[in-house]
Amino acid sequence: MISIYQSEAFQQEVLTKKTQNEQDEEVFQVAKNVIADIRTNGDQALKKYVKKFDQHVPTEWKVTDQERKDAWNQVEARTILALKNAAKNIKAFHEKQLQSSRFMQVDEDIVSGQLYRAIEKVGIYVPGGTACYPSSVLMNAIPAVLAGVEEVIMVTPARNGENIAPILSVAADIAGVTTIYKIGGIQAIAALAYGTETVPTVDKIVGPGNAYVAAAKALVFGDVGIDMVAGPSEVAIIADDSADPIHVAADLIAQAEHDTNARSFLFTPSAELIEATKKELEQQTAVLPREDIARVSLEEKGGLVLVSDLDEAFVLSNQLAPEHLEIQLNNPLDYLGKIKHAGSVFLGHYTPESLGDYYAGPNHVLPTSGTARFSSGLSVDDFIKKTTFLYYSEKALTDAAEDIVTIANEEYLVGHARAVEKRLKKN
Ligand code: HSO
Ligand code: ZN
Repeated sequence: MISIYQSEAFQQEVLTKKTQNEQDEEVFQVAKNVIADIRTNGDQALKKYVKKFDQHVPTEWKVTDQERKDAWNQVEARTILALKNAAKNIKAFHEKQLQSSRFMQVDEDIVSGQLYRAIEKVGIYVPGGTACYPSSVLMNAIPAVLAGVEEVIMVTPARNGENIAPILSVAADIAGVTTIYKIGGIQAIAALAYGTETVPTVDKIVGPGNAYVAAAKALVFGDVGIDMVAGPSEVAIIADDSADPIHVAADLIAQAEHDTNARSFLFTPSAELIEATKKELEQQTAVLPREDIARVSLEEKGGLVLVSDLDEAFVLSNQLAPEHLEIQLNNPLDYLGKIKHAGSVFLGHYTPESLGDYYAGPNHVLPTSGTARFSSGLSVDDFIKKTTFLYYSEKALTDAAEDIVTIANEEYLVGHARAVEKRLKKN
């Protein structure tokens, strides 16, 4: 069953290990070849790889307006309502992230500032296999649309070779996706990055995918932007005796059912909570449809960690820099100051991660594998570029001239110095 650690053992056995997916050379080689072929041969190569990897080539790559309309009749009304409600919350949360261009210095002689401009075209990758998540369509597309991206192009593989999952199409409509193409895998990333006769080029690609998609994204980075190369998902729960072991176990399992590599940890000073959670994990895992996945994840990657006090729990959690952090303590807001590194935080006894995964507003695309030490979850900012601007009057340039010329000469860039000097009044 799940491992139980003392904090030193957890530090040595878990925290010191690198978790980012080993960059598999073979996967990279396959991705490299496919990308190079599509880059030179466009649609013809795209077709070849769709046939090879998905077996069947759809008659049309683009999802037609009629198909998008028909999808609405294939999804339960209750599901549509839930997606719309979630979209409303996600939109409201992300709307507050919008900022306007700003002037940073304004006087008669100097004006400077930043222009905020949306990326023009964004590609959203949506897996089509078992991890076919309408929630990810909302989480990726809504901030892009809010930022003002003109074209939000979604790619997802056709399930039976011909149609994409109707629920993804409906989520795309709700989120404001412009166009959908029925392609997936490395070939979809290559097509979006370099364009083909039918698939347009985009400026940035976001969205989750398997190891091949991740490798393809890493390879096209530089020619286009990407959001991140995501590793396995993780949750850390900090709890004391005020927490209900039933809830703690349920949340650890919710993470574990994602993937055999997902990591779920509990940090607590309560030995009783560890015992009770362990029992609950057994019982709840046994009746889970994805029991096999969750069991492997919990047994091989998870852990229940006994700490000496809550302060130590926060130290370990900050070292882990988990994607999700749950604070199952009374007065949870009091602990915000102790959090240094985490992707997204869920406070209190009634705020399970599922709320954030689907519904409440914050994004579920978050930094994994300790990358919360230096990066943030997806937001409107990921679709905005900031262009600085500057104006100097003749007087302001004259005042600054000597400093600039001095530095330019130090760099042996006389042309730079002259570009200033030529403008100065000779007197
Ligand atoms: N927990 C995942 C997001 C997700 N959960 C989608 C359910 N569906 C991201 O870490
Ligand atoms: Zn989840």
